[in-house]
Amino acid sequence: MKQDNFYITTPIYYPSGQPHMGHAYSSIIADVFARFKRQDNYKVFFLTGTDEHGLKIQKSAEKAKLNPIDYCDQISKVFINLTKKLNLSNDDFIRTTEKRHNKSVIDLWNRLIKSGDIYLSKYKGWYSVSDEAYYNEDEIIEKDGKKISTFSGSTVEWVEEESFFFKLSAWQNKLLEFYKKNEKFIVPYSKRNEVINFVKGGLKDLSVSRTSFSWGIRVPDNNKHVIYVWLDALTNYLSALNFPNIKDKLYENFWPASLHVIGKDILRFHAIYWPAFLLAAKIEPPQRIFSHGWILSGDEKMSKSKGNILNPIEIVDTYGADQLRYYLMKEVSHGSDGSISLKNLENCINSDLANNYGNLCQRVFSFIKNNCNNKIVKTEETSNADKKLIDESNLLMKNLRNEMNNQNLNNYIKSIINISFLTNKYINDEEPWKLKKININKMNNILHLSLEQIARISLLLNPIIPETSNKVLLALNIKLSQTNLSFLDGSEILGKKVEIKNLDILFKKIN
Ligand code: ME8
Repeated sequence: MKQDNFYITTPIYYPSGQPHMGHAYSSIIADVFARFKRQDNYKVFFLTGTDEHGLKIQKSAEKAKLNPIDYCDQISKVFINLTKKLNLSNDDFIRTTEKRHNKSVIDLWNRLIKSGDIYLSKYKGWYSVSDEAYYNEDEIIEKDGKKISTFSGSTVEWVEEESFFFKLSAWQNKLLEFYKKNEKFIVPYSKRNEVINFVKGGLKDLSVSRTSFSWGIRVPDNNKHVIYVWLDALTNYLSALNFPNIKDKLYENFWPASLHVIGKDILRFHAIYWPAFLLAAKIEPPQRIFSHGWILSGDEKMSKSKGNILNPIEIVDTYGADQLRYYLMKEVSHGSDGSISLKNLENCINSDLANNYGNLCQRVFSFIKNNCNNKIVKTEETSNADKKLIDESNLLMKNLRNEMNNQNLNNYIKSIINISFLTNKYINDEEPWKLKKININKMNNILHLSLEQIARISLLLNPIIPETSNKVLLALNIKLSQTNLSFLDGSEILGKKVEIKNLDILFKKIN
């Protein structure tokens, strides 16, 4: 991995049904980090895709009366469409049914055989098809005559079959050492503690193959078995870089991954199994796992059976991609669960996007168009009010890179929207419209400083609302590809003389 490179991934989605808001949420978080890093001069590789093997998908295909690959071909397209609808900037979309992935999984399997970490035995225990997860006896309860997992609430079934096992128990202490040495491997901290406590409680060997169904990658030299879907799926992060060809430029430049963005329900797989597989295979583990909370609807986790799912594609079609992106990033507190509703979405669009940032841009651009022929030149004089706004804005900006690098997206957004609020207030207090006939220089200075703040805010909001922010940057004649984030130290973005283009309404208010 080169120093200024950044490899970021989303979980690859089960194409077992239509995409939902949880999928959108995970993807947008990763996209925001990817875009920010690109703006900050990193070379970024951003990966997403679909997780197409295993019993869950085989059953979904049977239900749809299709053979699994035809089913996957169909549904993976729906997910590719989601990436477009959400305006994701992914550099690749991997499907685990692709040849490049198969090759990579087989290689990883062979490495684990060679290191002596895999042995053949028999699995007897609980399995959840919907989570594709094995559960211990103490993680199961009975509810309404059904056995369910206390962790996820999903139904489990009893499985008894020949299976290959990965010697996870042998990695318990090495994992604990690894977490200790890499303090920020799991963020947020509460999740790190959860994982460490689970590992300290003792790890059992993990069943890594199944024999009772066929939809998966076959174990080399033992056709009866297919490789456990999580060992298969996690490897996507390597196969997209053309592993096992470790001389490949992508692999050389981007492994180990900088950041896996995941939901808390799949933390165990990423924070325990994945580094254990990699350490055993003598491959460097990723640098960080960021675990986000769940999206709730009302107070409940969204689920189809409860009928409380908001469809991200419908929301984008009705309200717009930037609107959904902003709402999810601002309102859902990262790391914890968050409730979403249409009412909150509309309030958020009105208060932050239409009334605050949108209004700021509109009033400044239309004033300059109507009174200054779209041209502004500033003088060297600065009033106390100018200085106050500059100081406050600089202060709010000071910690932003840090917030982003620590995945504190909520703080990041709050600070930027606060700059917008303060700039609106500054314009209200300074009343440039009263100065046209009395003090044109002062009026120009006020407008110039307002435009400077708009440039700042738009560049900083670009990772979150790229479409709208690009419109504003275009009207300011700023090329995103030619700017970076060096202005975070307080330096000016605009020259002394600024010429702008007309700007249309950015966000319609929802009544
Ligand atoms: O887990 N709120 O796929 P997936 C927030 N294929 N996030 C949610 C959510 C909700 N209500 N529901 C799901 C898988 N997610 C595996 C990943 S990676 C090698 C394999 C998140 O389609 C979930 O936490 O079930 C995960 O991060 C992502 O959506 C994909 O879930």
